[in-house]
Amino acid sequence: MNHEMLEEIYTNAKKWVEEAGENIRSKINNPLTIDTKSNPNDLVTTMDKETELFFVSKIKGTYPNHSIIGEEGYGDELTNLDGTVWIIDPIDGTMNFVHQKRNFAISIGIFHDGVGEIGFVYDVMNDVLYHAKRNQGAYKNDTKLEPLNKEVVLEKAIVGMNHFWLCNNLTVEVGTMQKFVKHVRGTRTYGSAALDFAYLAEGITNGYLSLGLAPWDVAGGMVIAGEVGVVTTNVDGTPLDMLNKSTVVASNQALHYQIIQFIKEGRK
Ligand code: 2AM
Ligand code: CA
Ligand code: CA
Ligand code: CA
Repeated sequence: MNHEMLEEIYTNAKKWVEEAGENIRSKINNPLTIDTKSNPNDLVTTMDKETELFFVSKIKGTYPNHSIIGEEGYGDELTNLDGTVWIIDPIDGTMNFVHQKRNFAISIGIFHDGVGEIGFVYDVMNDVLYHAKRNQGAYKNDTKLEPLNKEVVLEKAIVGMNHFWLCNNLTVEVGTMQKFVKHVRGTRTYGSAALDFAYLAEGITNGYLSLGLAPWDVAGGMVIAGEVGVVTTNVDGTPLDMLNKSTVVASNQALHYQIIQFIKEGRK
C-alpha cells in the first residue's frame, strides 16, 4: 500500500473511531437491549451492533473494494486476507460495557495482504486512543510509547490472564498453570483483550495470555503492541491465524520465550 493511501485510510479510520466513541459516550446511560450469544455470559447489545454497522457503512461508502471482518457479522465472509481488510471489534469488553459502563474499547486493525498496517484501540470512557502505523511507532494519544527493551524475568512480571487457564481445558495442564500464576509477580484480568494489548504496549503489564481469541479481539492491539516489540503467537509459539480463533501469548521477545517454555514443559 502506498504512503498517501495509508495516511488517508489512517486519518479516516481515526475520525470514525472518535465519532463512534463519542456516540457510545453520549448514549452510555440509555436503556440497552442485551442478548446472549454462545452462552449466558457471552453478551451482545444494540450498541455493539450499531457501532459495527456505523463502521461498515463508512468503510463500504468510502472504500467499496476493502473487506471487513467484524464480530457482529455485518462484514464479509472471508477465506483469505488479500487486499485491504478492516478487522473490527465494535465493543471489546461487552461485559464491562454492560456491567461497569467503562473498561471497554473499540478495536480496529487494518491489514493489507495479510500484514497489519494500522491499529487502533480506543478506551472510550477515558477518551484514550492507542494507535500505530507499521514501522512508525505506537502512540497513546499524542505520546509516543517507548520500546519494551528492558529485561523482564517471569518472577517480576505482571501477566494479564483470566481464570479459565485454571479450569480444565483442552490446551494446557491446569497444574502447570497453577505453578505459573504462583511463579509470576502478579496477574490481572481486565476483561478486554484490546485493552490488555494496549497496557502491554504501554509497559504497565508484561505479558498477556488468552485461551480463545478471535481475529477482531487481537487485530488492533497486535499492530500497536508490535511497534514497541511485543511478539504475539499461539500458546505453542506458532503464528496466529487471522481468519480463525487462537490461543494467544503476547509479551516482549525475552519474556515470550520464557512463557512458552514454561507452558511447554507441562503441555498436554
Ligand atoms: P468481547 O467483549 O468483544 O466479546 C474477555 O472476555 C475478553 O475475551 C474480551 O476481549 C472479549 O471480547 C473476549 N471474548 C472472546 N470470546 C468471548 C466469549 N465467548 N465470551 C466472552 N468474552 C469473549
Ligand atoms: Ca462478544
Ligand atoms: Ca472482543
Ligand atoms: Ca466485541
